This record gives sequence, structure tokens and C-alpha cells, in this order.
Amino acid sequence: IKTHSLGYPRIGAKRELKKATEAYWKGDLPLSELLVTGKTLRETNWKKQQAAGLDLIPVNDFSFYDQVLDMSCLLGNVPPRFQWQGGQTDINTAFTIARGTEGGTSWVEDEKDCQTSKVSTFASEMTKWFDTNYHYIVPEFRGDTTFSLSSTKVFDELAEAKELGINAKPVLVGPVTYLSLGKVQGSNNPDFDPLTLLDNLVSVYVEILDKLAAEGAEWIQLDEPIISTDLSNLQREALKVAYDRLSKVQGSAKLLVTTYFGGVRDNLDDYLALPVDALHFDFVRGSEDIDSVLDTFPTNKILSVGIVEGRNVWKNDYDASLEFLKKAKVVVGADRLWVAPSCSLLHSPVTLQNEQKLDDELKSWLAFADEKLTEVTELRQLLDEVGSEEMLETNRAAVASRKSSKRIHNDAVKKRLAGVKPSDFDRASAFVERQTKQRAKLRLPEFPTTTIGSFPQTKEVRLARAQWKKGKLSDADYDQFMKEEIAKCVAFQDEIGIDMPVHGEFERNDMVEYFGENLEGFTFTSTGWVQSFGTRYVKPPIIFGDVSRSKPMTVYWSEYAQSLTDRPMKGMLTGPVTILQWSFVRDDQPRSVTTHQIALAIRDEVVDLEAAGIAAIQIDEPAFREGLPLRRSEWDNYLNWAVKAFHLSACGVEDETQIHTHMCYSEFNDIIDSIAAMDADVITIETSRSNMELLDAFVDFKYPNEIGPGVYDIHSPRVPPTDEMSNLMSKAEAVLPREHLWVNPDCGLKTRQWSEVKPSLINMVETASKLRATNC
Ligand code: THG
Ligand code: ZN
Repeated sequence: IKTHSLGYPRIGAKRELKKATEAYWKGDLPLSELLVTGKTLRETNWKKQQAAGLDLIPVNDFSFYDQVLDMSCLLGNVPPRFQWQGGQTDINTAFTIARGTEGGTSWVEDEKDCQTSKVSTFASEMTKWFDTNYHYIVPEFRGDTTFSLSSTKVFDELAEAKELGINAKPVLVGPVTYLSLGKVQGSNNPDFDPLTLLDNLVSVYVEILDKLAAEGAEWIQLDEPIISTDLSNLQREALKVAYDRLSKVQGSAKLLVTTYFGGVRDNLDDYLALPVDALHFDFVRGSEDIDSVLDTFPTNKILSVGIVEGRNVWKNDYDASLEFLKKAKVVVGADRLWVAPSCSLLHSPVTLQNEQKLDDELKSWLAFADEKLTEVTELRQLLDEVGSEEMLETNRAAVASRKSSKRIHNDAVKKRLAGVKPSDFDRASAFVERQTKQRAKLRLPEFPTTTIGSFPQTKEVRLARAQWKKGKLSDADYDQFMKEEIAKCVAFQDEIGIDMPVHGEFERNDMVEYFGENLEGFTFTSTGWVQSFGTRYVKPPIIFGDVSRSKPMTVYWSEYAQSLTDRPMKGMLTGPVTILQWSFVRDDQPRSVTTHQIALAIRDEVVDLEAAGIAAIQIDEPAFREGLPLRRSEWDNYLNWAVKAFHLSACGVEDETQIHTHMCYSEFNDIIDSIAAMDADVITIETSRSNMELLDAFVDFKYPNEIGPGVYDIHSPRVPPTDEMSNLMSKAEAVLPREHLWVNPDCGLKTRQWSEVKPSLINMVETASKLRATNC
């Protein structure tokens, strides 16, 4: 029995990678130093895994930005707009693709813009890695895309590991997943299928495998998580063609193919038929595969069992895992059995060791990446019958303590949820009636202007929060500081004429972390960072128990903000699905139940805001779309409980109270009916980067409620001219009823500078005035 891991977090226990990379970008650290930081992190991480007792240790799971981007660099797939001259790509090539040039305009997908703009080259788009909160840089494909071996990174890291005496297993994104995750660029051939590039692509994989084998790799891991999704016939064929070829050239190296994030289900036959030496299964998320895999597993392959959850924080239940592992051992034999985490540990915080504030009981329930490595090796020992009784007993005690703890179960919460009535999911009246009442109450002009909620998080704001948390700023001083920030923000909005102002959210770190810190049933870490994209990390709260709200969370600040202006202040909340989606969730009850508990807590806040005189309340659901299950067959069930959760949180108010929601970076087409079913009075969405194309779904569907299509891209520092915003609004006005339209930016302004926000919003308000002046 061997142990291995699929990947390890690269950010460093103290966010060393972020700090060094950002310093390099700023020009404060030379490249050589950044490279040393990378090398040191790799060495630390390999040695940790070696010391934990893993037999095979991943290399090339390290990245300065993103492993999919590294794959593009290795394959020489650099979009032509970067004018890469061929030859070798390097760390700066990767940074340039990820961040764009001149002004760092990232997240921009519209290629047409590049030709008109001389100064900047737009970054490649990024998108969610399957259903995680990790974002990868999307490979771009054209009809004329060709691949060539163009980076030494994976070979260098293999050599580096071998030098350190590490039993290194190079990791690559597999060819079919790589092509499946890319995006077709160049609009002259929209029906072009990237899978037609497979032949040329596999030729480069052949070279890579050849070279890795020649340089001493015994095992090579190819990640094909696409196998845990619904595959088309073309994808099935591509898998077969690709691996038939790769298996013929692997030389002395052996191939491990992995899939994770779900069961392989109907793809099992295709998966088992791959002519490779080992196959990995995620038996945590894909437990439904267990019987069929054991029934049909071929006799000539190694079975890698992903049994330690790689993307959640709970301690493994050894008894349950061993029950399965023992069965597997009987079927395939010890020689052909590997034990591993379910997926790469990239999605897990690094270590519990630096958590000083978590109480011992809670801590005893958790396992972060380092602790998961220990779990993998302990399970192997127990399976080999060389593990100690104490090992098992300690684990049993922790698992039992979590199951029975009073802190997890709150009867009042369970009772309340059980007693929810059908009418709790509905507003008193239909939208049209509510709209009339809201108009009478709010007295907004045509094309009302608003923002998405957050204003710039300046150094001073971050510092004040941090000092207060550390006890270095008194409650009174903190209170005064926040009030001054809010007052400045409200005064600015009043001055320029924003019709529905917001308080600015200066008291919040992250829109999910803040609520996690204020709700019962949640805990939070001080160092539990997980990479979200590039150098941006999040610290997801941990939902360990039944969720409730013991005290109002935002009313104080919203009420204060409202006291400063006659205009209707918009209250700002994060929705239940997004809170769930961006937290580590309990695994002892369905996600739907946890979400509905959160929804009830948010409902209490909504009702309290209304009672405090807040007439419009926004319940953000940016993660609504990404919560969609990987398999289509599960969409309806998800959408049903997710929409209900929104209703539960929103429907405690009178008709006169206006409920807003906001969604960003979403493909709306395939879920537009569910978005409409949420029945928010107003929805603001991200549309400017797609030139209002994302609005099409709302138009085709005849979206019935009010809508604020974002008129400028807040991800760019650029100040949008009035003309440009007017153009976008005319497009919207041409297809949607004028009296349903709002004018607002794409998303929150927290990552921008005041110097950018001020002129941009002034132009935006001017855009709205012009629109009002034009007759329909
Ligand atoms: N919050 C959470 N998850 C998210 C987002 C979020 N997932 C999707 C999307 N937004 C990811 N985007 C970001 C954008 C910025 C940052 C992180 C994720 C960010 N992080 C700070 C950093 O790394 O410096 C850490 C921050 C802090 O708390 O101050 O800027 O908005 N949960
Ligand atoms: Zn947004």
C-alpha cells in the first residue's frame, strides 16, 4: 500500500508567496528573490510531505500564479495579442497573460477592445475551477492554434526535487481537461471545437512525458477532473485517442490519471478503459462510485483511493474510511492500492498549527492540509495493521465529540426551520403591485442611480479594522472612525446626486467572512487562507453547527448612514447561497438545510433593517451561479432550494420595502428562469465587459422586474467617459422597458481608489441625467 497526494497548497503558511509576488510586481523585490521564495516554499512543502510519510510527492503543483496558466506556458499557448516570439516562456510570460500589460487591466474578456487600445494588452479571462472558489486563467484557442514545448518549469522542478531526495511525481493538467476548459477566441469561427486541436496537443504531451521519463520520473500524474462531469461523445473519444497515444510513449515512466470533485458515474467504463497504470477516484464526493468501481476494477491497474476530503476542513472518520479501504484491499490487493486525499490540497488551508484562537474542542474536529497528510499515512498504517490503537482511539474520540457536541445542535434553530410555512417564502403581493407601492414610497427619478455597496477599502480603513481587532484601537475610537468614513461616503454620494446611496461597508473585511464572524454556528480562523486567484486569497469561515443570528449585524451602521441623508439608504447583506458557497460547510447535513438556516438568520436582519427605517435592502448572491452542481441532472434540485433560500431571506418585509440582489461574473442564460423566480424587485448584474451581451438572457426571457445592467467595469482603473456609458444604456433601453432600468457600476468598488471612483461616479450620474432628458 502506497500513499501520495495530488497537490499541496503553494501559498505558504504565512502567505509568503503572496507577499513576495506582490513585492516583485511593485518593483520592491528583485526577480531573483522571488524565485528564491518559490524554491524555498517548494522545498518546505516537499519535505513536509516526505516527513509525513508520503511515498509519492507531487511536483509542478507549485505555481507563481496558476497551474492551468503554467500548462498554457508549457504548451506554448500564448494568445497572439501578447506578441510572444516563441522560444521559452517564463514567469513573466505567465504574469503578463494573467494580468495584462500597462495599467494591469485584468479580467477583461472582450478581445475587440485590444485592437483599439494601444497602451494595454488585456489579460486572459479567469474562471472558476469546477465548483471550487479557485479561479484559473482560461486557455484561449483559435483555429490556427499550435502547441510546442515551451517551458522548462516542470523539468526544473523535477530536477530540484530529485536533488533533495524527494520521490517526485510530476503533475500536469491532462490534455482533454485542458482543451475542455479553454475558450474559443476569434469570432470568425464560433463553432470551432477546441477538441480538434487534440492531435497536435498530444504530440507535445508526448514530448513532455518522454523528457520527464528520461529525466527520471517514475510516475507522472495527469489530472482529468473533466471525467467527473457530463462528457460529450467527442470528449469520450478524445480521452481514448489521447491516452492510447500517451501510453505508447511513456517510456519507463508510469501514468496515473486522476479525477476528482465528484463521481465518475456513467463515465466509469471510459475511465477504466484508459490504458494507464493507475487511476484515482474521489470517493468522498463520489461515494456513489464505490461499489461499481470495486466490482469492475481491472486487474492490471493500481487503484488510488481518494478518501481524505481535500477541500473541506473536517477530520477524517477513520472507522468509516477503513471499512471501505479494507474492502478495496481485499479486491485489488495491497500491491495495487494507494491511499490519498480526494483532490489536491490546494483548496485547503495549510496548517492548524498557527491557529491560536480556535478553542481546543473545535480544533480537535478539524484537519487542514498538513493534518490531512498525517491522516493519509495513519490510514495506511491502520490498514497495514501497524497503526497504534491510540491512533484510532484519538480519531474516534474526535469524531464522536463532533457528532454529539451541544455546540452543533441548536433545537430552536431546527424547530424554527421545521416550522417554516409556505407563506414565509412569498411576498404579500406580486411584483407589479409592490412596484407601485415602492414608487410611491421611494420617489426615485427615472433611471435611478446606485452602487453595488462597497466603497474603496483604503489603507487607513484596513488599518483601523486591524488595530481594533488587535485591541489597539478602542471601541469608541473605532466607532468614531467608522462613522467618519461613512459620513464622508454618504456626503460624497449626496453631493454628486446618487439617488440610492449606500454606507460603504468599511466595517467589513470580506462580504462572507464578516457575516461568518457575526453568526452563531460559524467559527473563523486567523491564518486559514486559501488561494482564490493569483495573489488573492480568502479566509473562508467554517460552518460547524446550526446557524442563527443572536444580534443585528449591520443595522447599526445602516441606521447611522440613513440618519445622514434624506435619500433612501440601501442596506447591504450577503445572501444565504453565497455565504454557504464561500464557507467551509458541515458535512453532517445536506447543504440545503444549512443554507435555509442561514436564510432565516438573514431574514431576521432584513426585517430588523426594515424596522430601522431602511426602505431598500440588497441581498447579494454573486455565488448563486457557481453553486450549480457539476452534473446537469442535479441542477433542478439545487436551483429549487437555492431560490427558496433567497425567498426565505427576503420575504419577511412589507410590499413597500424594495429588495435588491446583485450577481457578478455569471453566465445567466441557462439559469435565467431561476433568477427571475428569485423575484427580487431589482437585480444589478455585471454586463459592461460583455458590452451588454449578458443582458440578452434577460431580454429573451422578458425579465419582469427592475434591472441595473452594470455600465462600467470596476475591475479596471479606467474612468469611463459618459458617452460610453450612455451607449451601453441605450443598448439596454432598446430592449428593456425604460421604467425598469437602473444605472449602476458592474460590481462593488472596494478594490478601487477614490481617485478613480469619484470621476467615474460623477460621469455615471451625468449619464443618468442625460437619459432622463431624452424622450422615449
Ligand atoms: N469573497 C469570497 N470569495 C470570493 C470573493 C469574495 N470568491 C470569488 C471572488 N470574490 C474572488 N475574488 C477575490 C477578490 C479579492 C480578494 C479575494 C478574492 C482579496 N483578498 C485579499 C488579499 O488576498 O489580499 C484578502 C483580504 C482581506 O480579507 O482583506 O482581495 O469577495 N469569500
Ligand atoms: Zn459583483
